[in-house]
Amino acid sequence: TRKPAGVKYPTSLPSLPFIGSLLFLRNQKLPHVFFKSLQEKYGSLYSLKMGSQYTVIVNNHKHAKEVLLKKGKIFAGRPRAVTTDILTRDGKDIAFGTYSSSWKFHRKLVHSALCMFGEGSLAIQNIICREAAAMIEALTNLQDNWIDMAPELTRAVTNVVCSLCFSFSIQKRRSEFESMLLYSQGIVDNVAKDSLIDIFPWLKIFPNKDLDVLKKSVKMRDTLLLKKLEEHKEAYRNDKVNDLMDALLNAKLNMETKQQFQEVGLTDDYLLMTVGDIFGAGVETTTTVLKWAIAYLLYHPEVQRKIQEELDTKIGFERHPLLSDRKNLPFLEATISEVLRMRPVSPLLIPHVALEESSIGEYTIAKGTRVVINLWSLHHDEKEWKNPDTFDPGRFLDEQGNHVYSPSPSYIPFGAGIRVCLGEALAKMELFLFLSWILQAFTLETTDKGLPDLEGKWGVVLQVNKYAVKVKPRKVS
Ligand code: HEM
Ligand code: PLO
Repeated sequence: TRKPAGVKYPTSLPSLPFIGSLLFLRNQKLPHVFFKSLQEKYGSLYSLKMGSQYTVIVNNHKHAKEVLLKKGKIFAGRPRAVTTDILTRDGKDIAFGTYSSSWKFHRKLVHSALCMFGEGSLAIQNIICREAAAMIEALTNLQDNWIDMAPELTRAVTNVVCSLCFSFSIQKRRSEFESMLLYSQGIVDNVAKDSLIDIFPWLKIFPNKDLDVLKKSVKMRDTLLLKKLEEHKEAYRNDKVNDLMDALLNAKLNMETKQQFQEVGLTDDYLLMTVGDIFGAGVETTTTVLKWAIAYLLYHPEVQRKIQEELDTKIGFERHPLLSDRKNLPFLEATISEVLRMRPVSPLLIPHVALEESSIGEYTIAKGTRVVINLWSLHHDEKEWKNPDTFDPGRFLDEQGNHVYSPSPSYIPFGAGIRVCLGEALAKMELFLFLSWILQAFTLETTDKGLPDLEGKWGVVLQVNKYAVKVKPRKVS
């Protein structure tokens, strides 16, 4: 291809007609690890083709911040893909929907709803603590043997998000919870992981088992969401907003009178997809981080002991931790930060798309280019982190160990800019409260089944493989 003089494109991986760089991408490593290693040969900013799709991979924090912050609006697009289109009814959600007026409107709406229910007010803390208490009780009953903690963690987190989205708790509705677990796994396993079907959309004309699982899972989810929407429509009383679903309905009804709601995307389709995003993100991300955190604590009993010492001196056993204790428990906070550095939930973020021609550093980026930020590279950059592969919460603490800070600009577990995570505050509250409650009540130990696998399983979130834990009560009450 000809290019105008003075225009410089990122180094391109070898590419063959039609299949693009795909052959070079067949690899044993996880994609983010492989993309990090390609830097040695191609530099920190390089391009490749997935099928016919031109993609730029960003591996350092300067370029990443240029994309996310300085030129955030230009790179605020999202690509469309077969699997995410199935999940989100062609991009009618926040996370996978491209930049548009309805995207902006829904993001703002969710943001203010989350602020209203939570930050500052005691409502979210009460909900999380209620679930933490139920989890501690359930774990107490399971104590002697080894267990898989995942179901209890998932149940607690799911209940928090259920309360926020629908003001209901699955505690007493076992079957609904089981079906949620099932469909959510079906979605996580099959959506947006750059499987062949997303690279070669025409493949969808052939029978495809993964796609069938995805469609079935999405259908189950949609049935549940629709049921909640109908219940809320029936129970809705003017301006009485109890949860996210109410907040969306309220916005819709306030507007319907002005005949505007279609313009900003307040049809039932958009409404359901927005709630679906928050519900799905709310469950999968926080649960995954809790599992990673516990996996690392099993490898590092000294870190666990230090957190417990901090808990014992600052809180003791007479009361449970509260959000106001966050500043008093810097070592726990630093541990959470280190877990998010070592195992980011979303190691490649969600792909961004250039909405117009632009540049990254000295390189020209054509309109429509996909830009993948390799958060894994940022969080493991040898120039920014001492021994980046070592788990060391201390790197987030000042010399006295009293304050948590970010020692490098190369740390953005929640992304940055106009596409920054909408749930950061909520996630941090949950991680802090659940972990502090668990470690106050129990010591977590390895079993003869061995230590967890720390590599992880690739998907729309970086998943943890199942592992066994021994949950030992710390104080007989
Ligand atoms: C987007 C991280 C929890 C809702 C993202 C992105 C990251 C991220 C890296 C992508 C940013 C980008 O593409 O540039 C995390 C981490 C979490 C977490 C590490 C937990 C520790 C949550 C929770 C919620 C949530 C609990 C919901 C309440 C969202 C939404 C988006 C998003 C809606 C899409 C934003 C957009 O595209 O405009 N998150 N997240 N996240 N997150 Fe989170
Ligand atoms: C998780 C499975 C749910 O059934 C659907 C869903 C909705 C929103 C997605 C989430 C899944 C995975 C994590 C995502 C989130 C939006 C933002 C978040 C991708 C697929 C992150 C970490 O970027």
